[in-house]
Amino acid sequence: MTERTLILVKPDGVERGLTGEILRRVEAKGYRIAELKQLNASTEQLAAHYAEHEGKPFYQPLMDFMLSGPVVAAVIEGDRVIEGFRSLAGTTDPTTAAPGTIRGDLGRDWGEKVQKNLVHGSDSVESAEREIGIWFA
Ligand code: DAT
Ligand code: MG
Repeated sequence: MTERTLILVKPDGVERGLTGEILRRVEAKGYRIAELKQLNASTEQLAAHYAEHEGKPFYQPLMDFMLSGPVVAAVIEGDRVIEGFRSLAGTTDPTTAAPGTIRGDLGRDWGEKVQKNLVHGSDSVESAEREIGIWFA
């Protein structure tokens, strides 16, 4: 089934010059880049994007990290792309993400103050539509 999902290259990925490598993996998998832009996220955008995590211990460090530099936002399309991109990305913690995944191959630090796991990908059809509305209003 053809789907759309929202992906972000987080500030660590942009700063390390990994945007091209991450998008290369997306395109090599056969997904189509429908929208693409680099921007400095606003607090309002991030609060909407991460509303489900408000109140958790990692929320404020995550917000501060996401505000620390530019992000690249993209809408990608493809057959079962929502689950497929999360599979390409690997598990949330890059220190244990499987080799062959973006986070497993390229991700580094993890902890209470930094969550440098390079990418975000929507986790359901509903989240994808909601998040696309936040980043591509
Ligand atoms: P994912 O990005 O794999 O969908 P998530 O939605 O549960 O993971 O969390 C969003 C981001 O928040 C995640 O990319 C990094 C940070 N995060 C999640 N769980 C964390 C934890 N236990 N400690 C520190 N940061 C965490
Ligand atoms: Mg998530």
